[in-house]
Amino acid sequence: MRTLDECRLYGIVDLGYVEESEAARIVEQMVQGGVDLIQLRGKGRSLDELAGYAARLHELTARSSTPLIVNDHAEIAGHIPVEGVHVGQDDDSIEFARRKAGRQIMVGKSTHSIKQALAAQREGADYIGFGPIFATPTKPDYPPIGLADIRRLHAEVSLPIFCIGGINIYNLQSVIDAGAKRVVMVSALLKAHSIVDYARCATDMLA
Ligand code: TZP
Ligand code: MG
Repeated sequence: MRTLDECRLYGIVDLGYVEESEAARIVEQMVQGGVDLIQLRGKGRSLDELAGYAARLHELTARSSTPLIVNDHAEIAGHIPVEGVHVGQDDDSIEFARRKAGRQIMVGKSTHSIKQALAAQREGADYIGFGPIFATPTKPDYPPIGLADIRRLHAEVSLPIFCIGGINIYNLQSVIDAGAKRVVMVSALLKAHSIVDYARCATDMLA
């Protein structure tokens, strides 16, 4: 399985954007385009529904050694062989998420400031998300934090850091120039005319 250290581009299959009939094809295109790490995110979906998606999508991600992370619900990792769970500031603690999973999994945490990032590192996160960098309809209630703290964050936090929020192929270079090594793309990638080409372009820029 690919390690976090090797991951640059993180794609999210957000069920707010993805139809059920499209999910498998989208994962295959992400993998083909070189997306390193994939998350399943389904706000408001039932645990059973998400577990079903996770089981089906994991069969695809496992073939290419791409880790599959589920958003919010660590208990899914108790019976589906996903590689990790991602929690937010208002979700389970990292320790509780690990306990719910009941086996060794990666746990990532969303952070919105350097202070939260340092706390996530102390709490034992395997990686952090940092954002929203730019305003985004995918997470409309969070004020964007901008590019200014990215370089200092990388100096102060040793975990893999994935910048997130409103990142697309047109502003990616500005995020890299601000010090980012890793990014998450949700809507830009999911709405791309060709997910494969879009992801390849982003991974080339992050190489
Ligand atoms: N957390 C911070 S911003 C965000 C999440 C889940 C959404 C990012 O989505 P997009 O479409 O890439 O802006
Ligand atoms: Mg959450």
